[in-house]
Amino acid sequence: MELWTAPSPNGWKVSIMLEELQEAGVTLPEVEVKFLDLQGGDQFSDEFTAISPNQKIPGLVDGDIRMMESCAILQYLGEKYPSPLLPDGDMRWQVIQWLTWQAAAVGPTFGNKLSYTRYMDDVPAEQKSHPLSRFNSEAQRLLRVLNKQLEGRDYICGDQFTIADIANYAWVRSWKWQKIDITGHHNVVAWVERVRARPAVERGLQYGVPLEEVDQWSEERKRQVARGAAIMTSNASIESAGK
Ligand SMILES: N[C@@H](CCC(=O)N[C@@H](CS)C(=O)NCC(=O)O)C(=O)O
Repeated sequence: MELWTAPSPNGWKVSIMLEELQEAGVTLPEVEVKFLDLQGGDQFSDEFTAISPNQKIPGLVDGDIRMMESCAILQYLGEKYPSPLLPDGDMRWQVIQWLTWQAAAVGPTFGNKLSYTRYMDDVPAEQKSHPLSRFNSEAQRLLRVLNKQLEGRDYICGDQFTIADIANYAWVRSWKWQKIDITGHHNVVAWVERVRARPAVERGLQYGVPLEEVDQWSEERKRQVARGAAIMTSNASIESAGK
Protein backbone atom coordinates (compact mmCIF):
# COMPACT_ATOMS: atom_id res chain seq x y z
CA MET A 1 0.00 0.00 0.00
CA GLU A 2 1.21 3.53 -0.71
CA LEU A 3 0.14 6.68 1.11
CA TRP A 4 0.91 9.88 -0.78
CA THR A 5 0.74 12.69 1.70
CA ALA A 6 2.14 15.87 3.26
CA PRO A 7 2.03 17.21 6.81
CA SER A 8 -1.39 18.89 6.75
CA PRO A 9 -4.89 18.22 8.16
CA ASN A 10 -6.15 16.09 5.26
CA GLY A 11 -2.94 14.07 5.27
CA TRP A 12 -3.05 13.48 9.04
CA LYS A 13 -6.52 11.96 8.74
CA VAL A 14 -5.07 8.97 6.89
CA SER A 15 -1.88 8.64 8.93
CA ILE A 16 -3.95 8.67 12.16
CA MET A 17 -6.26 6.03 10.61
CA LEU A 18 -3.34 3.73 9.75
CA GLU A 19 -2.02 4.03 13.31
CA GLU A 20 -5.48 3.56 14.89
CA LEU A 21 -6.13 0.44 12.80
CA GLN A 22 -2.90 -1.08 14.07
CA GLU A 23 -3.79 -0.06 17.62
CA ALA A 24 -7.12 -1.88 17.11
CA GLY A 25 -5.18 -5.06 16.31
CA VAL A 26 -5.44 -4.97 12.51
CA THR A 27 -2.44 -6.29 10.62
CA LEU A 28 -1.86 -3.95 7.70
CA PRO A 29 0.27 -4.69 4.67
CA GLU A 30 3.49 -2.71 4.49
CA VAL A 31 2.69 0.95 3.86
CA GLU A 32 5.11 3.04 1.83
CA VAL A 33 4.68 6.70 2.75
CA LYS A 34 5.54 9.11 -0.05
CA PHE A 35 5.80 12.73 1.01
CA LEU A 36 4.96 15.36 -1.58
CA ASP A 37 6.49 18.80 -1.61
CA LEU A 38 3.31 20.81 -2.16
CA GLN A 39 5.21 24.11 -2.27
CA GLY A 40 7.39 22.64 -5.01
CA GLY A 41 4.33 21.51 -7.03
CA ASP A 42 4.71 17.70 -6.68
CA GLN A 43 0.89 17.41 -6.62
CA PHE A 44 0.78 18.40 -10.30
CA SER A 45 3.04 15.56 -11.52
CA ASP A 46 1.52 13.04 -13.94
CA GLU A 47 2.29 10.21 -11.51
CA PHE A 48 0.35 11.82 -8.66
CA THR A 49 -2.46 13.09 -10.92
CA ALA A 50 -3.11 9.47 -11.94
CA ILE A 51 -3.81 8.75 -8.24
CA SER A 52 -5.51 12.01 -7.33
CA PRO A 53 -7.12 13.67 -10.37
CA ASN A 54 -7.95 16.65 -8.10
CA GLN A 55 -4.18 17.11 -7.57
CA LYS A 56 -4.46 17.32 -3.80
CA ILE A 57 -3.16 15.07 -1.05
CA PRO A 58 -3.83 12.55 0.37
CA GLY A 59 -3.77 9.77 -2.21
CA LEU A 60 -3.83 6.04 -1.55
CA VAL A 61 -2.71 3.18 -3.77
CA ASP A 62 -3.77 -0.32 -2.74
CA GLY A 63 -3.18 -2.89 -5.47
CA ASP A 64 -5.23 -1.72 -8.45
CA ILE A 65 -7.14 0.80 -6.37
CA ARG A 66 -6.12 4.46 -6.55
CA MET A 67 -7.96 6.91 -4.39
CA MET A 68 -8.19 10.61 -3.61
CA GLU A 69 -10.33 12.44 -0.99
CA SER A 70 -9.34 11.88 2.61
CA CYS A 71 -12.81 10.96 3.90
CA ALA A 72 -13.36 8.43 1.09
CA ILE A 73 -9.98 6.92 1.99
CA LEU A 74 -11.02 6.69 5.67
CA GLN A 75 -14.20 4.89 4.64
CA TYR A 76 -12.28 2.58 2.29
CA LEU A 77 -9.77 1.60 4.98
CA GLY A 78 -12.57 1.25 7.53
CA GLU A 79 -14.48 -1.14 5.28
CA LYS A 80 -11.45 -3.10 4.13
CA TYR A 81 -10.11 -3.60 7.66
CA PRO A 82 -13.15 -4.04 9.95
CA SER A 83 -12.76 -2.49 13.40
CA PRO A 84 -14.80 -0.26 15.74
CA LEU A 85 -13.43 2.74 13.78
CA LEU A 86 -16.26 2.10 11.28
CA PRO A 87 -18.97 0.21 13.17
CA ASP A 88 -21.70 -1.91 11.58
CA GLY A 89 -25.45 -1.47 11.71
CA ASP A 90 -27.29 1.77 12.45
CA MET A 91 -24.18 3.31 14.00
CA ARG A 92 -22.40 3.17 10.63
CA TRP A 93 -24.85 5.76 9.26
CA GLN A 94 -24.19 8.05 12.21
CA VAL A 95 -20.48 7.83 11.45
CA ILE A 96 -20.93 8.35 7.70
CA GLN A 97 -23.03 11.47 8.20
CA TRP A 98 -20.54 13.13 10.57
CA LEU A 99 -17.72 12.11 8.23
CA THR A 100 -19.53 13.72 5.31
CA TRP A 101 -20.30 16.79 7.44
CA GLN A 102 -16.58 17.22 7.96
CA ALA A 103 -15.83 16.97 4.24
CA ALA A 104 -18.71 19.20 3.17
CA ALA A 105 -18.78 21.80 5.94
CA VAL A 106 -15.88 21.83 8.42
CA GLY A 107 -13.08 21.30 5.89
CA PRO A 108 -14.09 24.03 3.41
CA THR A 109 -15.02 26.52 6.15
CA PHE A 110 -11.97 26.05 8.35
CA GLY A 111 -9.74 25.86 5.26
CA ASN A 112 -11.04 29.13 3.85
CA LYS A 113 -10.79 30.85 7.24
CA LEU A 114 -7.19 29.65 7.49
CA SER A 115 -6.30 30.81 3.99
CA TYR A 116 -7.64 34.33 4.57
CA THR A 117 -6.09 34.51 8.04
CA ARG A 118 -2.59 33.25 7.27
CA TYR A 119 -1.91 32.82 3.59
CA MET A 120 -3.51 35.33 1.25
CA ASP A 121 -0.88 37.98 1.58
CA ASP A 122 -1.52 39.44 -1.90
CA VAL A 123 -5.06 40.55 -0.94
CA PRO A 124 -5.67 44.01 0.56
CA ALA A 125 -6.99 43.92 4.15
CA GLU A 126 -10.28 45.61 3.22
CA GLN A 127 -11.03 42.86 0.69
CA LYS A 128 -10.33 40.16 3.27
CA SER A 129 -12.60 41.53 5.95
CA HIS A 130 -15.92 40.15 4.64
CA PRO A 131 -14.72 36.57 3.89
CA LEU A 132 -12.87 36.55 7.22
CA SER A 133 -15.96 37.43 9.22
CA ARG A 134 -18.16 35.14 7.09
CA PHE A 135 -15.95 32.05 7.48
CA ASN A 136 -15.35 32.80 11.15
CA SER A 137 -19.10 33.06 11.84
CA GLU A 138 -19.74 29.84 9.94
CA ALA A 139 -16.90 28.10 11.82
CA GLN A 140 -18.44 29.22 15.11
CA ARG A 141 -21.85 27.90 13.99
CA LEU A 142 -20.28 24.54 13.10
CA LEU A 143 -18.54 24.45 16.48
CA ARG A 144 -21.92 24.99 18.17
CA VAL A 145 -23.29 22.02 16.21
CA LEU A 146 -20.30 19.88 17.21
CA ASN A 147 -20.47 21.03 20.82
CA LYS A 148 -24.14 19.98 21.02
CA GLN A 149 -23.40 16.62 19.43
CA LEU A 150 -20.63 15.99 21.99
CA GLU A 151 -22.92 16.74 24.96
CA GLY A 152 -22.90 13.59 27.10
CA ARG A 153 -20.66 11.74 24.61
CA ASP A 154 -16.92 11.10 24.70
CA TYR A 155 -16.73 10.93 20.94
CA ILE A 156 -18.87 12.27 18.09
CA CYS A 157 -20.98 9.14 17.67
CA GLY A 158 -20.95 7.91 21.28
CA ASP A 159 -18.49 6.02 23.47
CA GLN A 160 -16.51 4.75 20.55
CA PHE A 161 -13.77 6.65 18.68
CA THR A 162 -14.49 6.44 14.92
CA ILE A 163 -13.39 7.82 11.57
CA ALA A 164 -15.83 10.72 12.16
CA ASP A 165 -13.60 11.81 15.06
CA ILE A 166 -10.45 11.38 12.99
CA ALA A 167 -11.74 13.57 10.15
CA ASN A 168 -13.08 16.36 12.36
CA TYR A 169 -10.19 16.35 14.82
CA ALA A 170 -7.64 16.78 12.03
CA TRP A 171 -9.11 20.22 11.29
CA VAL A 172 -10.35 21.40 14.69
CA ARG A 173 -7.02 20.69 16.42
CA SER A 174 -5.31 23.54 14.51
CA TRP A 175 -7.73 26.17 15.81
CA LYS A 176 -4.97 28.46 17.07
CA TRP A 177 -3.18 28.54 13.70
CA GLN A 178 -6.55 29.15 12.00
CA LYS A 179 -7.50 31.76 14.63
CA ILE A 180 -10.85 30.05 15.20
CA ASP A 181 -11.59 30.30 18.90
CA ILE A 182 -12.93 27.02 20.30
CA THR A 183 -12.58 27.96 23.95
CA GLY A 184 -16.28 28.85 24.40
CA HIS A 185 -17.27 25.34 23.26
CA HIS A 186 -16.42 23.27 26.32
CA ASN A 187 -17.36 19.85 24.98
CA VAL A 188 -15.22 20.51 21.91
CA VAL A 189 -12.23 21.56 24.03
CA ALA A 190 -12.51 18.39 26.16
CA TRP A 191 -12.90 16.22 23.03
CA VAL A 192 -9.80 17.77 21.39
CA GLU A 193 -7.80 16.89 24.52
CA ARG A 194 -9.31 13.39 24.68
CA VAL A 195 -8.46 12.64 21.06
CA ARG A 196 -4.95 14.12 21.34
CA ALA A 197 -4.25 11.80 24.31
CA ARG A 198 -4.66 8.68 22.16
CA PRO A 199 -1.25 7.11 21.46
CA ALA A 200 -2.15 6.23 17.84
CA VAL A 201 -3.24 9.82 17.18
CA GLU A 202 0.10 11.05 18.48
CA ARG A 203 1.91 8.65 16.15
CA GLY A 204 -0.28 9.68 13.19
CA LEU A 205 0.48 13.35 13.76
CA GLN A 206 4.19 12.61 13.47
CA TYR A 207 4.06 11.80 9.74
CA GLY A 208 6.16 14.62 8.34
CA VAL A 209 6.49 16.51 11.64
CA PRO A 210 8.93 15.77 14.49
CA LEU A 211 7.30 14.95 17.86
CA GLU A 212 8.52 18.18 19.44
CA GLU A 213 6.62 20.18 16.79
CA VAL A 214 3.38 18.20 16.80
CA ASP A 215 1.64 20.67 19.13
CA GLN A 216 3.67 23.76 18.40
CA TRP A 217 5.36 24.39 15.06
CA SER A 218 8.74 26.09 15.10
CA GLU A 219 8.82 29.69 13.85
CA GLU A 220 10.80 28.48 10.84
CA ARG A 221 8.13 25.87 9.95
CA LYS A 222 5.36 28.47 10.33
CA ARG A 223 7.18 30.81 7.95
CA GLN A 224 7.88 28.02 5.48
CA VAL A 225 4.26 26.74 5.48
CA ALA A 226 2.86 30.27 5.16
CA ARG A 227 5.23 31.10 2.28
CA GLY A 228 4.31 27.95 0.35
CA ALA A 229 0.59 28.20 1.07
CA ALA A 230 0.52 31.87 0.02
CA ILE A 231 1.59 30.73 -3.45
CA MET A 232 -0.76 27.71 -3.53
CA THR A 233 -3.84 29.67 -2.47
CA SER A 234 -3.31 32.61 -4.82
CA ASN A 235 -5.79 33.07 -7.67
CA ALA A 236 -2.90 32.92 -10.14
CA SER A 237 -1.92 29.38 -8.98
CA ILE A 238 -5.50 28.17 -9.05
CA GLU A 239 -6.04 29.57 -12.56
CA SER A 240 -2.92 27.90 -13.94
CA ALA A 241 -3.41 24.52 -12.18
CA GLY A 242 -4.53 21.52 -14.21
CA LYS A 243 -3.87 23.13 -17.61
N1 LIG B 1 -11.26 17.45 0.00
C1 LIG B 1 -9.87 17.05 -0.10
C2 LIG B 1 -8.99 18.24 0.20
C3 LIG B 1 -7.54 17.91 -0.01
C4 LIG B 1 -6.65 19.14 0.14
O1 LIG B 1 -7.12 20.30 0.09
N2 LIG B 1 -5.34 18.89 0.31
C5 LIG B 1 -4.40 19.99 0.41
C6 LIG B 1 -3.49 19.80 1.62
S1 LIG B 1 -4.44 19.75 3.13
C7 LIG B 1 -3.52 20.02 -0.83
O2 LIG B 1 -3.13 18.97 -1.34
N3 LIG B 1 -3.18 21.22 -1.34
C8 LIG B 1 -2.35 21.38 -2.48
C9 LIG B 1 -2.84 22.43 -3.42
O3 LIG B 1 -3.88 23.07 -3.13
O4 LIG B 1 -2.20 22.64 -4.46
C10 LIG B 1 -9.61 15.91 0.88
O5 LIG B 1 -10.26 15.86 1.92
O6 LIG B 1 -8.76 15.05 0.59
